Amino acid sequence: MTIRIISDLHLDEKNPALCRAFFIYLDNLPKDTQSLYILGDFFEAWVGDDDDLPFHDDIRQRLKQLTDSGITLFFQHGNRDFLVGELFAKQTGCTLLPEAYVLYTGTQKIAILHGDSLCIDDVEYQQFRAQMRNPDVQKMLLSQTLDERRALAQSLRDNSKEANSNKAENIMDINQAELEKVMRQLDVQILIHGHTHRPQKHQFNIDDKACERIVLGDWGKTGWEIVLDDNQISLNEFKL
Ligand SMILES: [Mn+2]
Repeated sequence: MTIRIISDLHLDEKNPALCRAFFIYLDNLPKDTQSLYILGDFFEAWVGDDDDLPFHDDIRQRLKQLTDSGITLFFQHGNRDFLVGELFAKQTGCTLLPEAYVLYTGTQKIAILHGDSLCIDDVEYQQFRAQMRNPDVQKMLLSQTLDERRALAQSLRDNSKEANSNKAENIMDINQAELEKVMRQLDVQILIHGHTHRPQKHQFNIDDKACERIVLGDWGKTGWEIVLDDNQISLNEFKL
């Protein structure tokens, strides 16, 4: 049985081809797939579970079909879809995971997270992140009408800096000391994340123990996944 992990699809109604490619990916999941983990920024923007865009309905339905077929679906929030909530989870059959989560494969203990929390050198972003993760702020946002929330999301994206924020060169990379602190806290030697759009396997030592950080890529012309299979961890790129 295998576990598959994906991140940073940035699904957007302006790019229906990418969404179709994701559905084809789901259609072709190998039969031994036990569970699928999405590590955030699955949506380019999510203004609340009450969102009624047909584009989002299609995605909810396709995810429900996936979980009905017996594949367990886990969802972590990214900085774009931090408002995904329990209603979405109920409608799709997925389980929402905390910001940092440790999964066990039988032989391995692996931490997964979106990754933006590790980018502590970007002080301005971390302040924005703290605000957006504040339950009171989220409650205030969700109390606005859908139109108001959509306008707010649009204005954030129109902001010139924000408009380019899906590009790796505009995302500050993780801080190695923060990474090591988190890995010590979680007591793991392997950590997987997305967010930075810099797919790569990194090897290093913590307290003389061999450790690994594996970074998923974002989806565009190609897709990325990590496959956990017994003792093996592979980072795969594929054409969409
Ligand atoms: Mn992100």
